[in-house]
Amino acid sequence: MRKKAILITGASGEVGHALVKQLSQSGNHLLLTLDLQPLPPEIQGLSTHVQGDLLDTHLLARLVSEFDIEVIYHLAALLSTRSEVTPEMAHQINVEGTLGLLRLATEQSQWRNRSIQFIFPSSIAIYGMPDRESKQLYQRVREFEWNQPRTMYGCNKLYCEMLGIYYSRHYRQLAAQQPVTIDFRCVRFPGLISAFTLPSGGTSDYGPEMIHAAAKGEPYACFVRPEARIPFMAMPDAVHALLQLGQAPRERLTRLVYNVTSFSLSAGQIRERVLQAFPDAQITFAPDPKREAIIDSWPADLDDSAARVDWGWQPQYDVDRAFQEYLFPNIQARY
Ligand code: AKB
Repeated sequence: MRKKAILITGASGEVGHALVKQLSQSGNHLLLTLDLQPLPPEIQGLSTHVQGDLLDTHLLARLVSEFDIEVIYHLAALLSTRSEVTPEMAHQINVEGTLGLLRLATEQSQWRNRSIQFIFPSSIAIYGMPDRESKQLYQRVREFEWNQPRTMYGCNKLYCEMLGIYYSRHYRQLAAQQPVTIDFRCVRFPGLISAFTLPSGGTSDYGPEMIHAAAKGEPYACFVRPEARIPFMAMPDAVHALLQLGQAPRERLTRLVYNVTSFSLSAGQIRERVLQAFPDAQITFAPDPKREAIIDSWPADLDDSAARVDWGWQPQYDVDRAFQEYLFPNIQARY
């Protein structure tokens, strides 16, 4: 019998990189990766890689017929800063790409006559605080609050959360046809920081960029002011959240979309921590009004108590452990 497959889209990106490494250790499934780019050298050979476009419907049809896909991690997306530069292209990749994949999951589910799990990482970008005062006042935002994104990326993510819910709960049910069984589950991530990769095209990028630049001995001009604050999480916790949510018994889930987070730091506080490990680091602040406005529209922190109660979410890396045990040693060893 054919091995069941896990499909990871956007596998060459930061989360994909960490997720492929982690999932390749278990060997229960065939790992199938899809990305426009080749995989980075460190994860080449860990999966069956298809280099191609998520928007290519023929390619998706081929994947459905060739592989017995049981789980989809849909990571491919154009991030927030890049999406502001090319908003319509962002809409295509982020929304139409997700729709095509939900269609693929539906076809797989009907063809194989069983449920397909669809894990979707959403983002803090789906929130939109109206001004700096509100951001000060409402510190830890719950899932249903301030769902008024300011960026194309935030709009795309919020809509795709709804599409996922629609496909898993309502698709074709009004017409009394065979209900599809897509088991859609979603986490909203804060800014992510990896010790091994650098992000590109995001707005929370100043956090990881500051740390990696210091380790390389390069000067860094941070594009938000020192007081600008959002929550962050170490990359191993992001992978842990995706896997733990996927394994949670469905009956324990009181919602399909969950906040997850670890620590909240201002840009100035990140600089202070970086200086502890790299006292000679040259970190200055040169705010870019457009990118800073995006950060100002995101909440200072996320309330992830629903994830903690429903599926036992707990970050393994608090702020001290993230910097002292994960980021600094691994980044120092890298450069
Ligand atoms: C971005 O900055 O666009 C992403 C995100 C917070 O989703 N890192």
